[in-house]
Amino acid sequence: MKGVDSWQIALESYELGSVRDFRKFGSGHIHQTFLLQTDEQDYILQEFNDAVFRFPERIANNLRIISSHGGTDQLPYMLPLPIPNKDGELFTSWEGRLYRIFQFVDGQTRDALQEEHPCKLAASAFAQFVKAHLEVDASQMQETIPGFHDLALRFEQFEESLETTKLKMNSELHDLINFYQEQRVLLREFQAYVEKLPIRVTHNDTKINNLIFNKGMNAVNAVIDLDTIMGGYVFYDFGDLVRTVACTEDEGCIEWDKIDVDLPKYKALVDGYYAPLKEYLEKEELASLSFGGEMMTLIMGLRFLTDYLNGNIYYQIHYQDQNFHRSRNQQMLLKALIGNRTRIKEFIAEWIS
Ligand code: GN1
Ligand code: MG
Repeated sequence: MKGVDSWQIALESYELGSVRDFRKFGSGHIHQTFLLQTDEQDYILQEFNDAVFRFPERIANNLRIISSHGGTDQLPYMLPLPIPNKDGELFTSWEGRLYRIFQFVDGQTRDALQEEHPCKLAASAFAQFVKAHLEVDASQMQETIPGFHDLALRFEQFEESLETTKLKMNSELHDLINFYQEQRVLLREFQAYVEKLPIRVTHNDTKINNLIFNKGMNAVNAVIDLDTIMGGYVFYDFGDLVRTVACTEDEGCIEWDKIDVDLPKYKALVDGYYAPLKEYLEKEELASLSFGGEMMTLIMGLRFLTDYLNGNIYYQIHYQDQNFHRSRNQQMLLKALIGNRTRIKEFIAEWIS
């Protein structure tokens, strides 16, 4: 973003009225997001990261498919799409960069949840998203980021970063690398699920701050960050909820001893996710949910570490070792999830009659 004056694009390309305030907003790691307040309304202005999303036309294709199908209209919350500019385009190009504007949705976003009820609501919201699009032919959806949740590919990228890194090895880094190497055992289970589960229309970035709650935290107002909507497995969506909800601390915590799985919140997620979908999913998909928690924690831990080794070129960071710390955080959570497998599988077994 070329300084704060870039809100001017909003004035030149959209009919918005006069701007009252403009400031950085949210805690996403990919796009640059701003709150833009005009005399009449509030908007979100986003500088689109086209290094990460190299195929914006695929995003448009996927959103068009789900909008024209109609299932989206039945959702009890909003899916805010970009507002067309004066030329009717969803993206506005300005000084070589792409921007877009959304309606601001009132409410609150959280990086972590404390109570069980909102956990259930969040899981139910993402499950309803899958349910609303069960009839869409998921094979028509295009990959907006190729191989986004392909665990084998993420291990390959990790290996490459180990070969090319300019970082000096130290014992802490060495131990973390070894830990992730040892998790290759999960690859076999991943491949087995990929061979047998149906592809659904999934959100694929269900971290908890991609959902807007109402002020009372007793309803979901909107699901946001829609660029990764594409074909996927339900365990991806459930898994990223586990990663960001069913833990005692959020992704940014560096007090390693405090990071653990929160079992009551995990159970709330299972119940909230499975209730709307139980008549529609295959038994194997239900069984895959607990694997999703481990797999999505693993894949994010790997991706953070890979980015650290590559010199922090993908995720936004606020200090040098942040990606190393994020990866270490995911390591602690993954250990806790694996250690609690038996208990977690019992939550799922309750749904098998
Ligand atoms: C990114 O943009 P944001 O913060 O919602 C990332 C997700 C990761 C997440 C980790 C396109 O999501 O895959 O789970 O960071 N999105 C992309 O916090 O890479
Ligand atoms: Mg986000």
